[in-house]
Amino acid sequence: AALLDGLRQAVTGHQLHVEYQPIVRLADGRVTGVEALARWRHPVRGPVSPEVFIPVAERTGLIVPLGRSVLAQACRQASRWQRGGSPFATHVNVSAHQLRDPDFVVDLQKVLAETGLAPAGLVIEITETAMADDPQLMDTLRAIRALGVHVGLDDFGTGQSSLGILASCPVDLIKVDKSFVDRVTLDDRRAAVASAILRMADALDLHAIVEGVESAAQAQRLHDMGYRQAQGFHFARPLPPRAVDRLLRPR
Ligand code: G
Ligand code: G
Ligand code: MN
Ligand code: NA
Repeated sequence: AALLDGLRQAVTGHQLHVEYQPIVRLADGRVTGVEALARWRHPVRGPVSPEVFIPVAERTGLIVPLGRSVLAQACRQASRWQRGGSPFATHVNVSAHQLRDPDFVVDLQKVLAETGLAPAGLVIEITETAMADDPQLMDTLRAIRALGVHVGLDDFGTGQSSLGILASCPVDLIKVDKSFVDRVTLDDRRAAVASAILRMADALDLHAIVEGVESAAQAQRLHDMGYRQAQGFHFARPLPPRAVDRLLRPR
């Protein structure tokens, strides 16, 4: 309850901030985008992990104003990066609870208008489990894509019905879960699955981004398989905007 009160105050008092984890091109390590990740520093407890406060926010409905705040901050920042020139995608995590908010699409449209962010520079990430066969959510995703915003399926491969969902879900890309990356250099059968996921994504005309890459050997193996984009501590951790600016500056 104390945590919830603190979170409520943080959301209304604009104390939540956002860090950005680079997404890179495997061929040359160039930063092609970022994933926005919510951060909260509790005045007494210090930093609280989103793995703790996001579930609390979801249970209590606070995720709606919290998500709106993250989306607005990320779009504002993304429009600055977009003005820098080359194509750049900013990914924002959105939970099913937020997507069920009837105002979500209108809010999204407003945020795009207010920040001047080109819709194609935004990717809404939703989790696979959240999608499980909900026709209303599918309609919301279609409305999001009609704005020109892209949709990505997060944590791909961990849900209950990944393959069925891929065939019917209106998405543009998948984020291949870290669990497929972890043993990719150690376990041939795991590697075969990672490779099959890429082939399937290609056949369905979906981009695939591998997540949780922690070593050069993993990056090399995934690149050899044909993966083009990746994210993970091997390349960069979630960073404040200024640190991303430094990575984007031409050398
Ligand atoms: O940032 P970190 O890697 O610790 O994130 C932990 C989890 O919290 C991840 O599953 C991530 O998707 C989720 N998360 C982080 N920021 C947000 C956010 O703004 N909205 C939602 N819905 N989930 C988030
Ligand atoms: O569920 P989602 O994919 O949105 O979660 C992103 C989370 O994964 C963030 O909390 C981020 O900090 C974490 N993350 C990103 N790259 C790595 C990595 O290479 N290793 C580990 N262990 N976690 C990572
Ligand atoms: Mn994500
Ligand atoms: Na993910």
